[in-house]
Amino acid sequence: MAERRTTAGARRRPGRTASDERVADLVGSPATSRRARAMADRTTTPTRPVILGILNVTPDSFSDGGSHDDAASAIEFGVHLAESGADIIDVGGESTRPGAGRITVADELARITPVVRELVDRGIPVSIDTMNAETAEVAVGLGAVIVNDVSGGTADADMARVVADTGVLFVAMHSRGTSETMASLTDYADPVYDVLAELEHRVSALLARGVTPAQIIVDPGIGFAKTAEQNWKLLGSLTELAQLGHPLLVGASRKKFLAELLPTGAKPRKRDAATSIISALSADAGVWGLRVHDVAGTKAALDVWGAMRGVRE
Ligand code: PMM
Repeated sequence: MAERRTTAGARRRPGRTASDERVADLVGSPATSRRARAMADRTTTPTRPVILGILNVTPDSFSDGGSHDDAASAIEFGVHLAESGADIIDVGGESTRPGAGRITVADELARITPVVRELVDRGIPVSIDTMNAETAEVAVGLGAVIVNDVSGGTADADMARVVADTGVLFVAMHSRGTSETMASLTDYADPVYDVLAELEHRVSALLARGVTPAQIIVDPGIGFAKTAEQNWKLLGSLTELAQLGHPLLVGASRKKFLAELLPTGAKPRKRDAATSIISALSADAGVWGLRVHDVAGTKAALDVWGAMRGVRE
């Protein structure tokens, strides 16, 4: 049998799928830094971004709140996302939509624990979307491979310790203030420069607490303390954001600023085509990952992008 190679040119282990390889790449630090280097060097052939399927186990998230707020339906939906092509399922128990209040860690744990446990048991890679160190630690103990923190580690002083101690991958997302205050914190001299500088500051703080560079993925935080215009500017500047030298995650899926472009102020589920276009263009800019609701649509968009760019998986 011909030797199989990943898009990055590495030898693939027998019996492993492309998706297995992408997740293994995630966890293996040399490969993670290779991806980061590939993004910084735009002459390198891009690889297909990882798809993070969104699974909000919440009654009130802006686009899918209440759809899967009991464990059984959340697990079923997580499995469906994985079967639709998600490489990782991003499980969140606390809504971060603008204006949302905080919930207790106990409530968050009650929502996410059975879901994370069952998805991991079924061999599905899981990311935990949380601002709480305790929730992150429990989820990683259950087998989550990524901690995705919309506060970038600022909401809980213990988060950096958990990330450093466990060695888990960490998404440091850019935001300002809290869900309740961020809408009024959109004053930027230059959104791209300022987000870059603030993310760099965040990364330095994490490194100072013992987190290693290879653990860190950065995210510009589309819709978090940004106007629609600033979101577009950031999405149009992904190659600049990759200059930080860390893999880049983009989460634009179904967000409100998309509705402003669409004819009838489209409801969240009607924003999927716009999201898929962003996914394909983000792939072209070399991003590492896309956090989306409509996994099948994003997979189709990436398949088209891959066919046009000669990236087969
Ligand atoms: N957006 C939301 C929640 N978590 N995590 C990352 N890393 N990036 C994002 O843009 C992001 C996130 C809010 O969207 P949702 O309510 O649809 O989950």
